[in-house]
Amino acid sequence: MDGCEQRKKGRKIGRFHVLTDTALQKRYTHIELAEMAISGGADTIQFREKRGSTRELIDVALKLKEVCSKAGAVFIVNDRVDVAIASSADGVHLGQKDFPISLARKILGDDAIIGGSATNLEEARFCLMEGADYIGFGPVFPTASKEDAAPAKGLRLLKEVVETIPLPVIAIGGINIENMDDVLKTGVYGIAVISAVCCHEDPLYAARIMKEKMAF
Ligand code: TZP
Ligand code: MG
Repeated sequence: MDGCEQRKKGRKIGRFHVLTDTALQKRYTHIELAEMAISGGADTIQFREKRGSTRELIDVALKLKEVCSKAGAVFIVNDRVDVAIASSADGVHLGQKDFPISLARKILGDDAIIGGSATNLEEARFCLMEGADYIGFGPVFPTASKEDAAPAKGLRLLKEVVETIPLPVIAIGGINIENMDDVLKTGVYGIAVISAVCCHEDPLYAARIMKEKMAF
């Protein structure tokens, strides 16, 4: 996949995804994090919340959608196809054991952006076959942000996935201001982060620095 911008019917697939998180840090809400991340330059907000009732999730998702829409950012919901539908999200991000991508496609339609998680080439191929629009590949580096994270996969495998799978690859896992240049050198389409932005003492600043380093 070359570096050309990928689009879903006018809606671009973002290159700088920030996953909002209120478990690793308690200072900011999902909404505040999204606002700061977008102000700093994030073009995609992924709402990733493993706790709370469905009603609570929908309530937050509706607000996040509004924040993203106003700013022209893409809004993706992690795991929950129902919450994505209820909040008119731009798409969903699904893991290998989550709601199947092919079924999500049937329900959400062709315009929805559907991302699939992969930790190896085989999983990435599966996401492609199932109809994903992009691959979230990782963890590239060790991370404490995901409870059941696979062992770090490293830059070599990331590059192999980038060169093998004809979909935009978004690298995730342990990516920060210091190591992101190495990640970008693999030819990834973009990056996704939690702690580098959400747990930074100044999330807006962190997002801005990361955005500047991306230069696309
Ligand atoms: N999927 C693979 S690694 C990861 C997820 C959700 C966690 C990423 O968090 P961080 O803090 O950017 O390492
Ligand atoms: Mg999941």
